[in-house]
Amino acid sequence: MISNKISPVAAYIVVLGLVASAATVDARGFRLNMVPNAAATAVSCNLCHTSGGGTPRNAFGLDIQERVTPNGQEVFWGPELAALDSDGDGVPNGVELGDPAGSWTAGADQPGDAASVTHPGDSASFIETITAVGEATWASVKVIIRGQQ
Ligand SMILES: [Ca+2]
Repeated sequence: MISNKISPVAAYIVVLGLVASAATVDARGFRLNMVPNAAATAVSCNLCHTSGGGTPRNAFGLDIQERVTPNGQEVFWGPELAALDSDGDGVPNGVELGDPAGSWTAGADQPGDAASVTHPGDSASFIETITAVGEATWASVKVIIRGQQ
C-alpha cells in the first residue's frame, strides 16, 4: 500500500534541496561588492542578470562571466571592463558606473557621483549628453544675431 503522507526523511530531503538551491541562487551576490557603485544602480542581482539571481545574464553579466570562474573570487573590474560598452548604448561601462578609468578597487570609497550612475547592462539606462542644440535654442540665437523679434 502506498501512503499519501510524506515521510519525515523525505520532507527533510526536500527542505535540504530548497535550502541548497536558494544558496546557489545567492552564491554570487558577493560580486555586487566587486563592481563600483553597484548599490547606486538599485537593481541588485539584475546588475548582471535579466530577472533576478539565477536567470540568464544581461550583456554586462556576460562580460563579467568571461572574466571569472564559476563562484570564483577573481577581480574582474578594471580598465578593460570599464572601457567596454556592454549594453551597446554608446556609454562605456566605467562611465555608467562612475569609474571611467576602471581604477576603483573593492572596499575603496565609491567613485564619482552616485546620482549619475546608470545600468551598464541595460541599453535604455544612460544619461543623455547634449550633442546638438535644440531648435528652440537655435531660433533664439538667430533672433539675437539678426536682431529680429
Ligand atoms: Ca553602456
